[in-house]
Amino acid sequence: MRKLRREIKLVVVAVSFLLGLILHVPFVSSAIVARHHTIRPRRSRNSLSPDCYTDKDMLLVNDELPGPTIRANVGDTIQIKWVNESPDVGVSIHYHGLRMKDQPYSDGTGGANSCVVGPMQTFFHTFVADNAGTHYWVGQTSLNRMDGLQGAIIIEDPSDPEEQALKEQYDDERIIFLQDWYHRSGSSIRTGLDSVPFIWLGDAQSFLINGKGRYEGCVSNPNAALCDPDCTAEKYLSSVSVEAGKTYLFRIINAASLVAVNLAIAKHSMTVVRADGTYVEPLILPNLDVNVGQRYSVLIDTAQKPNTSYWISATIRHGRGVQGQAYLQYGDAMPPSNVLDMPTHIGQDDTEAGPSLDASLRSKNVDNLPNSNILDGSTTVDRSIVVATTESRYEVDNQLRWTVNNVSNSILTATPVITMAYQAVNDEDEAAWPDTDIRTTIVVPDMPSLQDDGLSAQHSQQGIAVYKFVQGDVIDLVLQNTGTFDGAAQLQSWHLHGHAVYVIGQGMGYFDMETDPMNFNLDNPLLRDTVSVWPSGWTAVRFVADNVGAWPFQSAMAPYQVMGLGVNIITSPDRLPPPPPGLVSCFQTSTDPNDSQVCDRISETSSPTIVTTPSPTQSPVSPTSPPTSGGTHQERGWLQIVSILAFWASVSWCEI
Ligand SMILES: [Cu+2]
Repeated sequence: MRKLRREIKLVVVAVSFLLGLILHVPFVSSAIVARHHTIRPRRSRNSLSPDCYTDKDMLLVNDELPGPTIRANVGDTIQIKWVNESPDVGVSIHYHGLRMKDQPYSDGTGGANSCVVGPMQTFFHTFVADNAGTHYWVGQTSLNRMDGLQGAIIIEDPSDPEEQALKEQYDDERIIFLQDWYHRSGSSIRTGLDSVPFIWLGDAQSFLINGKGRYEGCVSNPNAALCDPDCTAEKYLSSVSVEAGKTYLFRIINAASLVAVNLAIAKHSMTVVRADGTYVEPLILPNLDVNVGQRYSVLIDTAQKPNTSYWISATIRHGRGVQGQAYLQYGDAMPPSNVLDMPTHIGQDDTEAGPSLDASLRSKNVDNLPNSNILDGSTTVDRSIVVATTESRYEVDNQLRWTVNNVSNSILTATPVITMAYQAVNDEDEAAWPDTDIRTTIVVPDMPSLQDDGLSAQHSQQGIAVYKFVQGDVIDLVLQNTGTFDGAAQLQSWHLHGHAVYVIGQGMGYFDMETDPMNFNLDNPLLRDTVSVWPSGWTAVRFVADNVGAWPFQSAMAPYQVMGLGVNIITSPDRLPPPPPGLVSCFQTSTDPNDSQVCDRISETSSPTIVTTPSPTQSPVSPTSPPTSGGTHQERGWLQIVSILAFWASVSWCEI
């Protein structure tokens, strides 16, 4: 009977859209938790416009763009309740930059180490903030980050003397959140990328700084259809408000989906003090290259004239596209009006500035950094891997993909890779994973079989691409940039979840295994989680596989990511703790056995119609018309049916 009830429960949960009722239950804390957030992504359309253009499907939290900032201290337990209010897309939320050491089920990458939270489902993340720095949360399923599902995470460490010393150098801080912005929705762009023939997304329509920018098509013709006629700088450019005569810490986050930028502030230099959370030897620069997924903290002195404003601008690097604009506002100054006062940038195709910046960034006090013992010249490297990134056409249907050493990564979403790995090594009837029972996994070769043109991956394999490590392995890994089908060399950005890596070498052309390692920097290399691989060049990193689990190591550029450019690093799955109930099968994500308040609330509910009521916390930040709530007539009818189903399903669940 009990088993039957459990099965009923599973079925009920899978089909019930339980969230119809949970949506409006206030989040209740438990004793051990220090910081709580409830985050509700929902669809917004035609109601908000970040760039004057109003025809865009967005997926936002609290109708904010960027979404709310999560702040905590190192050691805090953070509990986040994700309530996916979208009626039509699944989401997973990754905490980009958080190391999640010994927290293998907290990284939030749907399909790899977390589940995708289905439409109208909820999910709880509980984790300890284990490394300080400027990070961000990001929609990690398909391309839903391109619809705006992102926001900053700031983790501070009051017990760190380095941080206290830095704090004494500035008066206040500001966040600079960068996003490229496309008028097509993420799901529409994804369809094009998966299609044969292939449809590329093209250039961004605008570039947003702190959620605002101006689409050129509306600036030049404000009366065009779907443009806000009042497409002015006052309304559509972000002001970063400061007082004269002070020092500010700017936390710069390039959360763009595709483009690297060069960021500059007119008449203000920047002193770089942190990169991806690591303290660096201070570096004074007129402008700063920030690749996709990278973060920098810089000090800015407001030593210019009071009551004046200065352009902040972001130009695209190694690609075409629009310029992002905002302004540094002293006092109540109006936006700058003269475009001739724009700051100077590194040229779009300058090939030397990027590598030169990387070569100048050095970790400060490297001996205090995690695993710095592997920088000893006598360190035994357990695995040396060269990863060549190439385009390919899948043999079966000619689909355009990206590959790593001829393997294109394609993860499934029903059972996360981490759960598959755990189950395989703990199933006594089976040989060790991934040899037998998980046939979709492909162990990626440690070396590419490159031809001179770098295009040996004409016919690639597709599957769950894996590298399997043993906890404690020291890995040297070289990322080799190769040409694409059209012969162009592109800038790449690579990001390893669950770890930071020492950037021990960079160079142009093909990596030479005999000579290049002799020039590795083992003295003070930068420790970071997102590294650039410059056009036609290579980047070498060293790290310890010290974090048991399944961690994506992939392109930080979302379109390439979904086209297969990445692998899953699996470290000692035999040492994994059992997956939490919600990760055994992803259809259980709408339940939380400990959330007794949900059941209390449900039992008090007399009518299951509240699902159509907008949340009282939703307040639009956009300058345009307020969001429409409740959707179309048809949607409302549908939601009512769902809510009735949800009501009875939820009652059933709580009674079990
Ligand atoms: Cu990440």
